[in-house]
Amino acid sequence: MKTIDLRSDTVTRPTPEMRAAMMDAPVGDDVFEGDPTVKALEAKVAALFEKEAALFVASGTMGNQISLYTHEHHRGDELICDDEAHIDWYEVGAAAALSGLQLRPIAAPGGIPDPERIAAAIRPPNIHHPVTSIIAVENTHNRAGGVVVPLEIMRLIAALGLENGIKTHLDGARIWNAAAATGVPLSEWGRGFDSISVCFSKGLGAPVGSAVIGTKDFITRARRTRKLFGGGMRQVGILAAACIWAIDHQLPRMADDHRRATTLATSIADIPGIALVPDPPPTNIVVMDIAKTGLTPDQALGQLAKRGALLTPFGPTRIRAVTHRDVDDTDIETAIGAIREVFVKQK
Ligand code: TLP
Repeated sequence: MKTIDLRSDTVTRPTPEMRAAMMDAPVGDDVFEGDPTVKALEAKVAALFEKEAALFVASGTMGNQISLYTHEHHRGDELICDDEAHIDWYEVGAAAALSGLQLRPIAAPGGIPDPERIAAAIRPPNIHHPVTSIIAVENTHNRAGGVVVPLEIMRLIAALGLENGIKTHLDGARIWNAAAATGVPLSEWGRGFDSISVCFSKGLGAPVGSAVIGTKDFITRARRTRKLFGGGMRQVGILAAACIWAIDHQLPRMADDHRRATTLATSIADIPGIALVPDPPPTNIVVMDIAKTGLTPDQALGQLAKRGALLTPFGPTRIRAVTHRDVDDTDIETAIGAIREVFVKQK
């Protein structure tokens, strides 16, 4: 039985063409800034986002954390993010552990941050208060179900940062999906933001890699932070080549992932007890609240796995499926069959 792996869009394996590009990549020592393929990737990504410079890093977590550390702040300063943000939930407390930042998580119903709530959370000057130093926004929003934070909201938050002398960071691990879903070019999403982190290892399907994007000065300092965090890599052009290949070949097909997520969602939406969050899924993430099905996430995932479909737990009553390059229409039909068997059988 074939296993349909919908645990994340991180599970893709490099294609033969991608491997060929890796094989042929010219390389050098990137800590000495001597790897031409890494340089080419960094220049390409900076240009896509219309920023001055970019830095290749090992992971999305490292990209976020290098960005936060590099923005000027003192220990105990505050980072405003939303209360479902990856930075809050899935980065092992790194903002506190590595940068001494205290998190100020703000509710963002449906994954859409409210600039007024953020403005109200900015600390006024007072000897007792921490200083608000950074505002982070996640787009698309993972825990909210791949929701696209609208461009107007992004603009308002960037302006808020500027007005208040607070740095703004975009966790754009899946910003590619936001661009594909809306047709708004990549360059618009991070406009006005002081730093952006993007991932090549999610919807784009590269095996490793993320980038931090910003001004030349910021990236010079971020390069030093990367070294501090042990992330200076050497002949890493073989990985950067996969990322370049991924941008060139995977971006144009990202709409297929979104279409498959919609197919999956619409084919299970009628199952009693399953609630899609949101309904329909805006990008490649399908979150199902199964509270009313009588199954716990663990029970459901176990039964789905026996039928060849792998999903992830996503909270006490939720499970998540993510579409990606390595699942096709037939795989989605198989997954739909497995989900229907597990949940419809319960009734
Ligand atoms: N997300 C992973 C898990 O960590 C949950 C996933 O499977 O979705 N920002 C966002 C919005 C992310 O979703 C992720 C990864 C990251 C950052 C971190 O990327 P990595 O895993 O490369 O450190």
